[in-house]
Parts: sequence; C-alpha cells; structure tokens
Amino acid sequence: MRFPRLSDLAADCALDWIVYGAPFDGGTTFHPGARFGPRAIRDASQYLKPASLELEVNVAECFSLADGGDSPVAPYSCSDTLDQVTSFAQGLGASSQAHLLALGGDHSISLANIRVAWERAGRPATGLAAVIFDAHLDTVDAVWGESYGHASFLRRAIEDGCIDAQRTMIVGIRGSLNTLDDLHFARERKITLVTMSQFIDDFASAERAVLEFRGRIGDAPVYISCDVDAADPSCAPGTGTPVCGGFSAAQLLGIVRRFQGAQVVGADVVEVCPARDHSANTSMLAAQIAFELLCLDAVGRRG
Ligand SMILES: [Mn+2]
Repeated sequence: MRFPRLSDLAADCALDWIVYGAPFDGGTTFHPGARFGPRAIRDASQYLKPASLELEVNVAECFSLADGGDSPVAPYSCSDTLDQVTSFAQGLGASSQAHLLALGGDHSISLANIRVAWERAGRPATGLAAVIFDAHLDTVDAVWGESYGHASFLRRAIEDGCIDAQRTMIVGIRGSLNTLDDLHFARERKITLVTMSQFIDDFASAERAVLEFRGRIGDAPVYISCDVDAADPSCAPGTGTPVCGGFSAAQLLGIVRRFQGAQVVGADVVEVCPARDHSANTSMLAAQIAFELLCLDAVGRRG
C-alpha cells in the first residue's frame, strides 16, 4: 500500500498502526504454502488507495502507519515460532504502543499477535472481545499431539485469558468438523456463532445477529482476525483448507465494515496460500480486508 518501511523511519517516530508479516505455515493441517502469504498480500496491496468510499475515511489522514517487515520464524516448530513472533511483535512500535496488524502465515500465528494486543490494551483481566471471520471454529484442542496448530489458536487464546469467549463471535463457519467436541467447546464457553447457513437462510437476520454482537461489545477493546477461507473458494481459492459454500468477496467486506468505529486494538489476515491462488484473487481480497480493518479504527479516530 506504499506506506513507509519502519526501518526507514526515525526510531522515536510515533506510530498508530504497524503491519508486519509472519511467514509461517508449520501449523497447517492440509495444503502448506501460507508462509509466502505476506509478500503476496504486500504485492496485491500496491493498488490499494488510502481513502474508503464506503466509510468516507482516509486512513493516511487519520493515523501514521508503517510496514514492520517480517518476523523471524522457526519452520519446524509452532511453539518456537509463536515465541519468536511474540517477541518480534512486542518490539514493534513499543515506544508508541502501536496497534499491530499481522499478515499470515497460517492461523496459528494469530495467537502471538493476540498476546501482544492484549498486553498493549493493558492486560484486561476479562480478556479482549474478538471477532473471527473463518470457515472453521479453530477451537480444536490438539492434533497429532500438537497444541499450537492453525485449528487451535482460538482455544489457546481463550485458555490464556487473552480473549473473552463470552464476547467472541465467529462468523462464516460451515462444515465439516473432525469431531463435535470443537463445537461443544465453543458452546460451553458461550462463543457467539453465526454460521454460513444462517446467512443463506436469511441474510438480513444473520446480519442483525452480527450487529447485535457489535452493540453488545460497545467500546470495549476488540481483536479482529480474518481467515481468508471465510470467503468461498470461488473468490478465495488460494488458501490451505478451503471449504465450499462461503461468503462472496463483497459480502465478506460488507460484514467487516459493520465494525466501523469499534475500538480495534489488533488484527490479522491469515491463510493466504499463493501457490494455490489463481490470478492473485485471494491475496487481492486479503489486502483489501487488511485495508478495511484499518478503516474501522480510522472511523473511530476521525471524530
Ligand atoms: Mn482459521
């Protein structure tokens, strides 16, 4: 998006948002390749301009933003990678406590960005509110003995106390599941689920459920995570675990915009797998979503 590189700025430069990449896909259960997502999203972002027609806001006028580069990763280890991304993110814009927008990488890296967002929000005892756009629940306890994969990030973030399950909404989920345990965990913890079938049955009523949740979290600090597989494979084929029957690009962007003015304290866009992407559709959508996420906060700062 042609914003400056953090390394080109003075060390004491005050920043509101820093975008960075987490080029890791060791938490992937199916098609690997999301480690190349950050550079594809950056490429696609070249055509993005700073003003939003829909939200009537210009992000370049509302805050200062830089690209913090890519975090180091440990390709053979999810838990080591999480430690490395956490400490890299903690160092980004530490003096101005900038909000962080992470580009994945697979969904496992969100846990690191959520930890830092929670720290920068003052470690609220209740945890952060959260909005997750995803085809999957990501509440799997462990697979192949690994607790930190891309299907487990939300469960770990809730257990760590960084995310408040009762103020968490997952939008766009659809079958299939490994076991019903993932669904039971989500229900027991009182996560708000707005499934894809609800949108298909009655789009307006599902959107009202989203707005009701938006009203309920009010001005609370919120983390927004967007897995590109929330979109249908017809518009976002370049992803590791595609699920048919998802949102069109326009629908997904429209629902993201429903959170305009929310107190977004951290965000991510994950699971772009460029090797499976045709005509760069998926990275283009991911870059647009990243822009929309910044616009949500810009609306709140516009006054
Ligand atoms: Mn996911």
